[in-house]
Amino acid sequence: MKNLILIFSLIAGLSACSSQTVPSDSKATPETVNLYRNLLKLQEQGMMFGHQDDLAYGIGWVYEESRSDIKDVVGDYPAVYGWELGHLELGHDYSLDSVHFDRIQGWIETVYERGGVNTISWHLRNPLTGGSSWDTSSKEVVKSILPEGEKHELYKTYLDKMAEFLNGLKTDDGTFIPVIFRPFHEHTGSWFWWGKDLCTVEEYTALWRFTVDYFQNEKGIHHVLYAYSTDRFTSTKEYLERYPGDDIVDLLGFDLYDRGLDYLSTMKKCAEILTTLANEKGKIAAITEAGGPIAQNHEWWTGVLETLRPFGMSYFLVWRNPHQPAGHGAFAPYKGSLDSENFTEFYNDPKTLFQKEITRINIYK
Ligand code: BMA
Repeated sequence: MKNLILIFSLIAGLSACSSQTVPSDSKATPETVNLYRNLLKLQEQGMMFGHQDDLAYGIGWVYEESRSDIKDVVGDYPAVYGWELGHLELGHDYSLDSVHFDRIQGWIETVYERGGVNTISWHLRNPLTGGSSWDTSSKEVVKSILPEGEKHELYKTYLDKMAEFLNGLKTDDGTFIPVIFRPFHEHTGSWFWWGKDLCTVEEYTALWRFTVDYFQNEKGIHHVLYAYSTDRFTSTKEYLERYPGDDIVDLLGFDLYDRGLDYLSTMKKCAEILTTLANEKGKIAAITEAGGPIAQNHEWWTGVLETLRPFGMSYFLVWRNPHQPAGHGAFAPYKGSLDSENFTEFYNDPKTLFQKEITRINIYK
């Protein structure tokens, strides 16, 4: 159990939070406004730990009630939970990672009731070719789904399905559950059909603006914070090249996977640029996806912790622990994993925040 004094100081800090800061959506629900304000304040005090699909499956298990690989290791859940909605747009019952959407809705509610944070990613299919998100065979895809484009109506059906899912995120008393939505991510790379070599700056930003406008003004969705998240970058200019605007973005993030020796130095540089920018703009800052060779490097977690310690970062989310043997390796610890001890050190450090701390703080109030 972590230090109670830390928790009290976090609560005191949050109640002193400025009432002036508001999310980009002027019609955001009260719980969404509170989430935004509290995350802004909280990032000055600690960094939440996040894990993709944490409650759905882990190494050696699928759909076990209340189970989490993180809980198996440290006795506590993450504070942030990532969920993937790829294939929702096709009307399927389950995602490209074989997770049922109705279950995801249930977990999002469970997390909300615990006072945790939910974030949604979307590896949506390529609407022009019918291929996957990774189908980069055409440079016309983004253009084709903008207004006037040949696949615009099809894209709207994708958004309709997403809107239905988002509107289904409600508690029993009808309160909408706020989520952080992170569309068209890693666009500074060119491995998705919305990547930088596959569309112009104007097309990319128009896609963002159309999407947010459609959700807010056609579908009346006001319980979403929007996250802009690049891959690695080297300057503010590069980071902002395709930024769709302060008026529709609430969180500035980046994804960074460990691809070798420069990992921590790259993370430091990106974190420096990102947190400076987020501070100037009054936005939330986060590392929205990460992962590394934790099976080989048993000091990976404390390396990340010391690198990020100086920065006001809201959260650090690691990607999934795939249950299918064909997937990539685990990005989070699991029962018996060799990095467990190092992760426990990461967990015990006052800088990191997990579910127990977040529950006491109540970020939705
Ligand atoms: C990728 C991998 C894939 C997965 C996709 C969407 O990074 O984990 O296996 O399908 O994310 O979650």
